[in-house]
Amino acid sequence: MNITFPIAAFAASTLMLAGPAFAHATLSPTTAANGATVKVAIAIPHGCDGAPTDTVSIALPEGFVSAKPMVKAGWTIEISKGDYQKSYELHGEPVTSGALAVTWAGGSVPDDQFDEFVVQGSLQGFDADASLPFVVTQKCGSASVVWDQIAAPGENAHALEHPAPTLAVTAAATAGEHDHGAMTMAAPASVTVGALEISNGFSRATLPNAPVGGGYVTITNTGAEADRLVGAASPVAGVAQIHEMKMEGDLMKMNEAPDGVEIPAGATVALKPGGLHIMFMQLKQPLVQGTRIPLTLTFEKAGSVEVELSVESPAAKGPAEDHSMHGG
Ligand SMILES: [Cu+2]
Repeated sequence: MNITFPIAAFAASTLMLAGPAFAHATLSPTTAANGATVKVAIAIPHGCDGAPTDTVSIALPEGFVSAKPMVKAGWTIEISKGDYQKSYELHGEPVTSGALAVTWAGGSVPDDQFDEFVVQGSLQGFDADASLPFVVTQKCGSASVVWDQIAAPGENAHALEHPAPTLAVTAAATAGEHDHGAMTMAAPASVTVGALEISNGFSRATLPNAPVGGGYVTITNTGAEADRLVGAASPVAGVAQIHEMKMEGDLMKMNEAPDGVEIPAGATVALKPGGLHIMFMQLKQPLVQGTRIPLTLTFEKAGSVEVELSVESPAAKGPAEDHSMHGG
């Protein structure tokens, strides 16, 4: 099975690394408070390799409620509407659906000029400070630039090639003290089935309304016989597949691994971002950083085993370190 849609998100972070440093797509204002109605202006700083920009799409993050794009002379606007992940209360009325994405098309922004695309919305439901990515896709004829990279905690977004413009949301002041307990959760313990040891289980937080997510584990075969990972399942996804990445010409493509993944005797095989992975499709809920999700892995010889994946930042390369195991 050949997946064409999710590769766009992977490609943006893995393939579009060439080329000179550009000014990035930016957003203003840079901060706003929970509960505020905010007019977000996204600036497109340049075309695509010299070609003028003719289409700009913005995916609106969860919690940016009752959004409306600003009319723009010379451009047509298409609003994609749907259900929010949560229900919000606005002016005493429940709000459960609205604009999820906006596309401006038909205009032209030459490469040596910039323009702004404005959408207004109400910030709702933030009881902790949050960084809201507005993923922007900019098209110039057949070329395109996707601004979808998200900085990991402590990482500088300006160091990324195509960072998503982000709005820092400050939580409403709440009575009592903040609870940071959930932020220091230990990494899942390793699990043994037969001669196999499965460790380092993690996933990455998904953007609101993302249809897919990835799962990663490290499998060590301590036995004298090879085994094979042949199946995966999780209640968070309608379908979970074992995927491999392959170059086809200049394009990195991912496909379902037809024979699963061999775990040779005495070997360690790591499923990791950019390589072999478990693909969660038909996600039933967003994967939220700081939570855990169950994953059942099925091996040809060792049978089935359930492991836990810790959900890390969207850019995580591994599970958070388990600080509870140190010192003492
Ligand atoms: Cu995949």
